[in-house]
Amino acid sequence: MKKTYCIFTFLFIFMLSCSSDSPHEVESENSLSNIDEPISLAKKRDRHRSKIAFTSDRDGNWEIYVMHPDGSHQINLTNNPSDDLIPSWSPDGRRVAFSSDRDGNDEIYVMNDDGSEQRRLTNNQAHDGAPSWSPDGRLIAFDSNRDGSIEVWVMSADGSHQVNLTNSPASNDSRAIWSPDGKRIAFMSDRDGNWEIYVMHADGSHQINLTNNSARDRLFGDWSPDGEMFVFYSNRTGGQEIYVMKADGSHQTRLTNSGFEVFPNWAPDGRRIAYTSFGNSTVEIYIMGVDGSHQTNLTNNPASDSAPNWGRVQRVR
Ligand SMILES: [Ca+2]
Ligand SMILES: [Ca+2]
Ligand SMILES: [Ca+2]
Ligand SMILES: [Ca+2]
Repeated sequence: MKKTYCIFTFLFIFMLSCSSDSPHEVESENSLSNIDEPISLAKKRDRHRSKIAFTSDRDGNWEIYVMHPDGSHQINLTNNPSDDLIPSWSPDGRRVAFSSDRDGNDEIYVMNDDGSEQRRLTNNQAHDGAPSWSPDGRLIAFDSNRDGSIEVWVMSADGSHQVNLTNSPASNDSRAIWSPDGKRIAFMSDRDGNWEIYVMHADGSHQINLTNNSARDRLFGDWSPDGEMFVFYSNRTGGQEIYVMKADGSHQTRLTNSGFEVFPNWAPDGRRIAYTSFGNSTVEIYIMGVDGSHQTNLTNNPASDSAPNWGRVQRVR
């Protein structure tokens, strides 16, 4: 379990320990003023239709925060001394699943979108993390190493009926993301000796490798809202960069080039991608167009801000 815990905490610790020696592309104030009108209009339209949950250590430990897609109104939803990580919106935008070690080891929790009614869904001594809601809101996929290696598990949204989907004890299988139609689940696996992005049917059958190369291809990523594309990150050029590909694995295209870009997540409107950038000595949430343009820092503070999850708003607050 210790080894697995290290794998899951590595990315956060890694980002905290990175220096700013390498070049990092950040849009200047001047270039931000030139954002083309369609994106600007989409931002205004989305301000009260979507919201970004993320993790920040600005109060001394990791908490779940939420903000508007323009970076305003940053509010913490959790407030306790434990590490609260990896938020995932319910499809209706009314609840957030996340992981926390507040009971002594990592468990999956859910809460309302205002932070109220925090409730634990898993309860065992193993690592349980990386929750992902199904599009119909009935199921939550998550990672657990309770059987030895990390596997993708699924449970009802109330925590009942927990089932191992990947059943691959010789490998680590992690970070499930549901397709928008709910029929398939993407995940990452190291079963061929390095991390690759796989997709399977929602019952765990037909597991297929989409990336097929020797680099570390990681799915702290997302499907596009129309289900036709994936966004993911990979170190295939040396640094960590964000890529998109078609859902069959073809047309793999790099969007970033600074070497410090991870954890991409697609906006509900399909027009933008949120991600974590750990260059320039700070860890920040950025957004960009789906072609990599208009890279914009939303958080702008010395603390670490990471793991954005862009959800829909059903109620205007
Ligand atoms: Ca906390
Ligand atoms: Ca646990
Ligand atoms: Ca690979
Ligand atoms: Ca920051």
